[in-house]
This record gives sequence, structure tokens and C-alpha cells, in this order.
Amino acid sequence: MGSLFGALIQEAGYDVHFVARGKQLEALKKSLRVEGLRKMELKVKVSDKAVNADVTFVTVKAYDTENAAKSLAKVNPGVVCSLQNGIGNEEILARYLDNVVGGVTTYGANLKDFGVVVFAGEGVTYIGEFKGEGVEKVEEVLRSSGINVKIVEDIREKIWEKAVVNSVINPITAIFKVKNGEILRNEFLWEIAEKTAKESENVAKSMGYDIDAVNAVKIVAEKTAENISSMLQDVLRNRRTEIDFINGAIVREGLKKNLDVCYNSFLWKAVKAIEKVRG
Ligand code: KPL
Repeated sequence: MGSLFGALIQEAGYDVHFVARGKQLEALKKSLRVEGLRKMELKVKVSDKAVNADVTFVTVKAYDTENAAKSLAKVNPGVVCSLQNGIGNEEILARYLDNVVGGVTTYGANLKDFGVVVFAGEGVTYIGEFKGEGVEKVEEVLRSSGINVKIVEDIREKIWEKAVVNSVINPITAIFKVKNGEILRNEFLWEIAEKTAKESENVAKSMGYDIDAVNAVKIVAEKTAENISSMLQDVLRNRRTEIDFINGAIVREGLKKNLDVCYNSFLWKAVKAIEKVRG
């Protein structure tokens, strides 16, 4: 997502600085290529350290948010907007930084190779105040870069909506190694999906968020039927997943309120087991 949005924002005329590590850093030193819905090859500025900016987008995996926040706290990052998956990223950023904007995007982007991002689908990016100020500044940058953006009153609700859908599709596809659409076609997977969705919905309701989770899962699984979910991609690449920040966060919140979270708990532990087995 960082590569795609960075490319679109640079194309709109902004001075963009990418922060990356390892092979992605080396690839970006040569160029950044966008394929799919837009095609472009850009020369980009890149480094492995946070830099001063007016607006900073954080697109790292949820388990890297704390490290990102600590390095951003050493510079002047301006308004910091999270565009990540999972629950709790904004809270972590807000512990270290003054101006934090929450964000959720339904744009589709896949890293095909280091330095090559596929723009897979247009969507909507919801943003909302989390701590301090700056939401309008973030909106201006996204809107003038041609990215559909909406400011919402309560960004936590959007974060939970997305996490509830991810709590169903991501672990099931990662454990059973299927594309998203298979959840709708295989009645056994659908039974697990429905039970998990209802559980996650109950936890979201206890937070004051009224979500029709079963329906939301159906819509997203249909729309993204051919997708390999981000969690399955992580499992296939032997990388750590974001399960602690999705099902893990839902279980923690549910247990606080004595709610039944046994499906979420099972899916959380099953994905943790997969992470551990491959070491
Ligand atoms: O957000 C996604 C993900 O893979 O993380 C979905 C919506 C499930 C699309 O694949």
C-alpha cells in the first residue's frame, strides 16, 4: 500500500520520500514500478530512516508499528496517518507522536516483487482524527492525488469493521490455503466463517459498533474471490502474520467482557501454531 500510494502521491507532484528496508530498499534505489490499473516507472527518493515531513503515512505490518513510531519520534514527521491492518496501531502511534490520523483503505495493492507493486483495485480510504490535528491536510494530499478519500467522525468504527471481516477471511484462508472466494463455496468453511463472524460482531457491538458481519464477509469474499489474502501471502512466504492484531485483539476485548470468543481463539492459536511450526 505504501508503494502504491507513494507512487500516486509523487505523480500528483508532491515531494515524496519512501522509507524502506532490506531488499525493498535496494530495489527502490533503482526505481519503483506500478502495474495493473495504472502503469508507471518512477525514480524515487528512498532511505532506511524516518525523515522530516508535513505528512507521513505508516503502512508497515502491525507488529512493526512500535518500531516505526519510535523512529518517527526522533524526527519531525508532521501529521502521521496509519493505513494499516488490524486493531491498535493508532494507539501505539499516539503513545509516541502528537498528531495521529487513523485510516482504513479498501484499495487493492500487492507487492509482485521488490520495487514492483500491482494496483489491483480502486476502493475508498477512510480517515479520521485520532490524536491532535491534521486530518484535513491528509485528506488534501490523498484527494489531490486522485485517491478516493472520506473523512469519518469515528475512525475506530471503520477500523473495527475491517478487522471483523479480516478476522474471518484472513485466518481461514491462511489455515486452509484457499483463495477468499472458496469460503463461500465450501459449506464447511462457510460454517466456520459464519460462527466466527457472529462472534466478532458481538465483540464489536460491545464496543458500540453495529456491524452486520456475516453480510460484510459475504460481500468482501465475493468482491475479492480471486485474492490471496494478506495472511495467506504471509504464511506462504514464511513471514510473521498480523493475527495478534486481528483475532488476538478481538479475543482480548471479548474476554474482558465475558463474551464467547472460542472460534476467534481457535483461529488465533491455529495461525500462531503455523507460524511456530515453520520456525
Ligand atoms: O484485507 C484483506 C486482506 O487480505 O488482508 C481482504 C479484504 C481479506 C482481501 O484479501
